[in-house]
Amino acid sequence: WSGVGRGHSSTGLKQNVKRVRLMPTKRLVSSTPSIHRHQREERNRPRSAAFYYNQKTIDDAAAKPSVRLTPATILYAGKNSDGAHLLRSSQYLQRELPVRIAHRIAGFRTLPFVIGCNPTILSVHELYIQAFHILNEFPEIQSLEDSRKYNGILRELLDAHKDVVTHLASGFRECRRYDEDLIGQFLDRTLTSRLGIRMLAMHQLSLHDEQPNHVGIINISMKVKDVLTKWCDFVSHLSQYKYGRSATFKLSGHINAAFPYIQLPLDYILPELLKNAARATIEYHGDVLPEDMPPITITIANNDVDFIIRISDRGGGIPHGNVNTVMHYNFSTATDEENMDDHHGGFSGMVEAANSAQTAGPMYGFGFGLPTSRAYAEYLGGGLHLQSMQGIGTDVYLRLRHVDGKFDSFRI
Ligand code: ADP
Ligand code: K
Ligand code: MG
Repeated sequence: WSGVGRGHSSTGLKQNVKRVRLMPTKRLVSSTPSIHRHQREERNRPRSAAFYYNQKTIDDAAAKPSVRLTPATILYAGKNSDGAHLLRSSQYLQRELPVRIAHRIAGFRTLPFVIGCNPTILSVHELYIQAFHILNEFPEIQSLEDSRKYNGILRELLDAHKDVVTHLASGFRECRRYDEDLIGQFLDRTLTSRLGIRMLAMHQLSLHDEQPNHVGIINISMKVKDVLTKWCDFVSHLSQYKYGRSATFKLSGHINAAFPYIQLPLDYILPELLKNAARATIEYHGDVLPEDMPPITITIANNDVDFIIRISDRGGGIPHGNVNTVMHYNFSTATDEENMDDHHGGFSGMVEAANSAQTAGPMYGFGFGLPTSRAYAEYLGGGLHLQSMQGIGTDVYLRLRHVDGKFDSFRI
């Protein structure tokens, strides 16, 4: 089987897959109105594997290169009073999104067949195919009215895809015994591409609906301290809920630093790193009074090229034997029972309520926090590094490049 999966373009596969009927147990399609028709037509139709592997329009789009923009291009793109900038932005997305999604579909197809057939992974694969067709079949955008309709579709798709990371995490958990490197590369690419697509889509939506102090999704003077404070509060509440106690946070360094930046990726990375530090601190100091627990110290450093956030905890450090594996997707020191509690209890609902813009996930358990944060940081032209002082605690360095255009930056 896995031989079949790898050689997806060979005629051997085409003959083989036609005989296999695939039926995801869960369909992840959303029930929002305009994609509802698609869903009604498609629901419960058993899929032949050819549906996933042989689609010419997807192959054609996957053969095209992606056009990536620097944040500075977006920041200085300029505004036209007649809305021409909105039209240009939608037209760029209309060309670009099907290509990016087709590349990801190609990624799903190259997974070993046994992994690709996991029902949860297959459902995400199908969600991408559905998104491809919805975007690719949208009529050419020629007016601001078309652009507004297109935005409606984008909004629905963002919503339909909001739990993709959670689904991938649970799908790959069932495939843990397979090739670590291959899964790691697939997830790095899928998750960073998803981040890029979401940044582009959110940018387009926020151009139409602009907030003060913003150009689309770029906050022209983002205060790092405010973003950190928001997520420290969030993690404190989560810890109270999970442990009945919470660690304290102390900010130092360039606490007044403010500069143009995109908050969206920080809203993923920071809660993950802070949850890890809080969990380690609380579990390591299980028997001391909350006021005697050593605080988690966060230091901000800002300079012309980049900014660095260091999170230092005194949670005992990462044991020598785990230092290399903590960066693997799905590696967690949570027990399976803990996973069950967190993922199926009323808990995730509480998290969603606390943060309706995105789900910041349970306290721990998926083993996705560190590898996803590192992939995002690298995608953003930075990095994530850990220093464990076994017996004392852990220092995590998150380094991110500025987007103001003074120096080279990443491309979205
Ligand atoms: P999860 O939190 O879901 O387990 P992560 O990828 O965030 O997944 O972390 C993986 C593992 O790394 C954790 O289960 C924990 O054992 C270890 N770890 C991460 N951060 C720290 C830290 N600050 N101190 C001690 N151990 C840590
Ligand atoms: K991990
Ligand atoms: Mg974690």
